[in-house]
Amino acid sequence: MRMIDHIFENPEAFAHEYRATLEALVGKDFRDCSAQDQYQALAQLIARKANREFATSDSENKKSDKKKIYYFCLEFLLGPLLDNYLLNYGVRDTVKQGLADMGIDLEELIAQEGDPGLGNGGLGRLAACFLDSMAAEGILGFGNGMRYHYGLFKQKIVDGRQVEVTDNWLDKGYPWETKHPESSVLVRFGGEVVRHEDEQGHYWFTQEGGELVKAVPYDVPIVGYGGKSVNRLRLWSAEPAHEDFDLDAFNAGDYAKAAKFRTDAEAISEILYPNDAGEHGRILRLKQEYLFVAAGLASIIRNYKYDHADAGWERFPDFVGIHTNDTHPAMCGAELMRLLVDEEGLDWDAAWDITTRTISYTNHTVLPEALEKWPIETFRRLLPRLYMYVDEINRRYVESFPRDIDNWQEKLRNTAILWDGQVRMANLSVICSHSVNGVAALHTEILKRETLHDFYELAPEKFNNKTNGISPRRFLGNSNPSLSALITSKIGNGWLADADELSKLSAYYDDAEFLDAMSASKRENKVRLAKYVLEQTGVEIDPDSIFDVQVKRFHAYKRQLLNIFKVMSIYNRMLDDPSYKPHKTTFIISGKAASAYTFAKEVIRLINSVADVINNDERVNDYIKVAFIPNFAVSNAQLIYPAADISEQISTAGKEASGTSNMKLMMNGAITLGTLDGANVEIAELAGMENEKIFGLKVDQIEAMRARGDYFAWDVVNADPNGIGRCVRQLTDGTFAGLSGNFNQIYDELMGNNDYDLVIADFASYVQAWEELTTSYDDQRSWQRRALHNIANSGHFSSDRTIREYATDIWGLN
Ligand code: 26V
Repeated sequence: MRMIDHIFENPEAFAHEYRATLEALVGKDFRDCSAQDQYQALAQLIARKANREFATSDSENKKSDKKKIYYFCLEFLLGPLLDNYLLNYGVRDTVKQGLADMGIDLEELIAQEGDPGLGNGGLGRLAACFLDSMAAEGILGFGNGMRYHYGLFKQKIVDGRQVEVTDNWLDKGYPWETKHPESSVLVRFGGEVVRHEDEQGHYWFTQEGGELVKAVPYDVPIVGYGGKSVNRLRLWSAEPAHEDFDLDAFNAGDYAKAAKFRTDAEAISEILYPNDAGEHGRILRLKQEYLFVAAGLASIIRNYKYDHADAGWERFPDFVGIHTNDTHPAMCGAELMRLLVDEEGLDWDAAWDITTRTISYTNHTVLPEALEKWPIETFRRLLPRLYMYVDEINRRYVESFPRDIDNWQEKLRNTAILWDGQVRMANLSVICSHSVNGVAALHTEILKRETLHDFYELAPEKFNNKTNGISPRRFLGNSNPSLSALITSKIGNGWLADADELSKLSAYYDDAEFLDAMSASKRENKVRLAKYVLEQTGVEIDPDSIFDVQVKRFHAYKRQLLNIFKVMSIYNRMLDDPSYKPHKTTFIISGKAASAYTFAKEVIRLINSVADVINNDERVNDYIKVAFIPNFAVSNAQLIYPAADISEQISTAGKEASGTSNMKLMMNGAITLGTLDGANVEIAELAGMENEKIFGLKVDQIEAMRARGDYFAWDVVNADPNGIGRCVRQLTDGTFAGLSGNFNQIYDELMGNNDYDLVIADFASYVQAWEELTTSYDDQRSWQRRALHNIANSGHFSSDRTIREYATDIWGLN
């Protein structure tokens, strides 16, 4: 692979350029600048280099015959970029030396960078890994998203409870972005559709009145590994279309009213919606979805006309691919139709052919409550012209639906876009796309068998699987410097570009020296994390204990409750039987709960309450400790994964579409303690069942059990009064009420809904698996070997592999 000439020739050349940038930016001698100033200048310098390359290379700005892929996603959870870009450019050592010569510590500057929370969790981080991989693979792949003024809330813990604090990520400025007002797009909401007709009887429609908003793009350069290519992420911000101040109101002294036009428009890009609390129905969210779709497509069309003025519209799908990530960009299909028919004058059939050949869709969940729907009335009022297209797409779908198949009425009812007064966004996405994919093998099978079964029967060729992946640069290279160095010392650094090369590590399964060095690296990472935990929580944890880690969003189906029940049961057993000594373990849990999701927030409070009791109980705290790390985000995740011994992936089988923390932890040498769910299935297949610890009910068992209707959680609780029975009682008996009270809501939901998420059903199998797994830690050699099996087989979960599959199977790139 081509390595670019380094952007800085040597430390001296770097230092010269950097000093000039810094002093010009701050207006002070570099010795008088703060670390934050020094970071800002370094980031700006790198961003400018990247922008320059974007402008001059085979990029979006240049006429190019290469197909361009646009990845539409309402979330991009980028994480800090500086360290990642230094690695990708191959200049980390040069920069570190140049800075050191100036008396500046690179690590201190890296620590200055914020962590923009423009995503909820796995879905947004996946989009960010895909940007990284598209650039690394030399694909012209561009992100299209939303520049929220406030990202996802920051989490604080007060008396065990989650408290949400606004994330003012733009506070100090964002050195990576460049505003491009010249590329703004006007977007209209509301008003009414007017019919026009000329003398020949030709008619057309326009949308008039309502509210006009200006979508303004901010571009972030995306630097690919090895400098192969620089792509860009375009994030849209909403501004008022005109500065028409209400002068009467202003003169009357009503400044708030005078400036209302501004706040109304800006509200659209004000804040990211938490994804998992059923926030549907909020009109602002629908405005966000349309704004980034309409602005993104307008800018694509503009670019296409510039690139391919002579090619005609039929060739649009040869040069443009539009990938819709989840259903948030589902309006892409209807909007592209509107642009082609209303604005470009194509006839319906030609436009429809172009649209469906251009658009593809990824589904990320099978939870029925998560499938996005909008009331038709809300949709129509906000987007009257677009709605006519949705209605017509639906009408034609219904009209052409085959009537000669079994149960056609039911199948049509399930797959129609408009039904029961609602616009069903998943159906809209499927109908407008030539490809529909799930994010892990099991998930795709469930889509085909259940969630989208009727669509699958009608067009099986549309469906395919693309198992998720993660960036090995960020989640091994940047996150785990000591393990990276060890790996590189043995097999070279080719794994950064081709993670399959990690399989070369299989030569070291029996190499005592390598395995010991791996353990030493793990310990170093544990010390690093212990220091962070102490700073953040005041809890002292022992780097010589097993680090048992569950880090992800809080949701009932992810079963953090099962994890903490296990901890409670270990605690109970130790108190009952002083001869019982579990393997010394630190239970590390981190993650946010959507602010309206009270059950999940109660589980967070339970975990912190259990932590408070256990960590302060001298009868047990030499053996077990619990650390809840506040404010899980990309930056602290990068400290957590490398320190983990056990990767907790314990969702109810069939519910977790893929998971990606399972892959990040695997790549850092943790052993999975998990159910056969999502990508865990593929992890166990690749690394070998014997190198993970699988437990619990499987999808088919759960389905059969639900069909029989013979599961009764109370029976299990009553049969095990001292195990799970005691944990359930302790929710309300005061044992863990010291911090902020009992946990009646958890009790009621758990027992009142017959253990919907099968926490109680899987409890015994889980605790036994944990016991066996931690006991096996005593044989260090064997543990190290299993850890190495995980690392050596993790290359498959590189997002480079995932992106290559998207490129060939979905986007038609070669
Ligand atoms: C949304 C909602 C909305 C309403 C109530 C419940 C609920 C629960 C979950 C969601 C998330 C939907 C989309 C999503 O974020 N899926 C995640 O995507 C990751 C990347 O593919 C994948 O690894 C996770 O397994 C999947 O949950």
